[in-house]
Amino acid sequence: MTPIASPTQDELKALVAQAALAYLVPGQIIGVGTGSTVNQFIEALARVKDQVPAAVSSSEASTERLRAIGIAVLDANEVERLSVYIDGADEIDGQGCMIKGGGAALTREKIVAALAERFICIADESKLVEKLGAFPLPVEVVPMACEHVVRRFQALGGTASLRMRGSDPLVTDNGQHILDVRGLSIEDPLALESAINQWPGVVTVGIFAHQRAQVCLLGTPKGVRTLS
Ligand code: ABF
Repeated sequence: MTPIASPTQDELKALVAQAALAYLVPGQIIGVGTGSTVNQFIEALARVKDQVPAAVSSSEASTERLRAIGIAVLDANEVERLSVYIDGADEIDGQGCMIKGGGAALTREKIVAALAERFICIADESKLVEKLGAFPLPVEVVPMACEHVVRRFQALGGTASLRMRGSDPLVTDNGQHILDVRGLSIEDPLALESAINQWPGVVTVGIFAHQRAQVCLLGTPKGVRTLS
């Protein structure tokens, strides 16, 4: 009897990407996130694109992929509400709070998520955690404020490092930089998100507690586990 191989992480991502199609409201504009799991969702969308009149995208990368399958991409200013926002996460806890921003798209992700009735998070099971914070917290910062924000994280026990792309600091779609913060103890995601949002120079903190997921589709070897 040959043992059945466990699904790969990519196969788990494809599983939840396909499952997310069930949350589309035919004829409604959707919000689309960023990352490799979302890339699999965009591939799945191609098979039902006649149900999707347009999308609002959270990154240039996702915009390119959506246009490549023939889905029109609208600016966020052209819509008032979205029925659903589909996006991945770097970590998600049992309350739907997430750490996001590993893909450097956290600002536009949070903007588009705020337009949606429901945030559907799609992730492989490795992203589910008891407590947020093992993944370094991404924070989008105005370049001139980087050192000031680094010092404020030091005061909280965090070690912030500037995200590089090659030998230069990474520049986001919005022209800002990203700090990745290690060593934080995130006891209260909502309170910490609110506090860091107040710091001058911070554009977006990668804690999604105000814009948490209402539904999480988790890819596991036993199939899709739905947390809501
Ligand atoms: C994106 O999803 C980012 O916020 C997050 O970093 C990423 C997770 O990427 P992946 O699906 O490739 O694991 O929304």
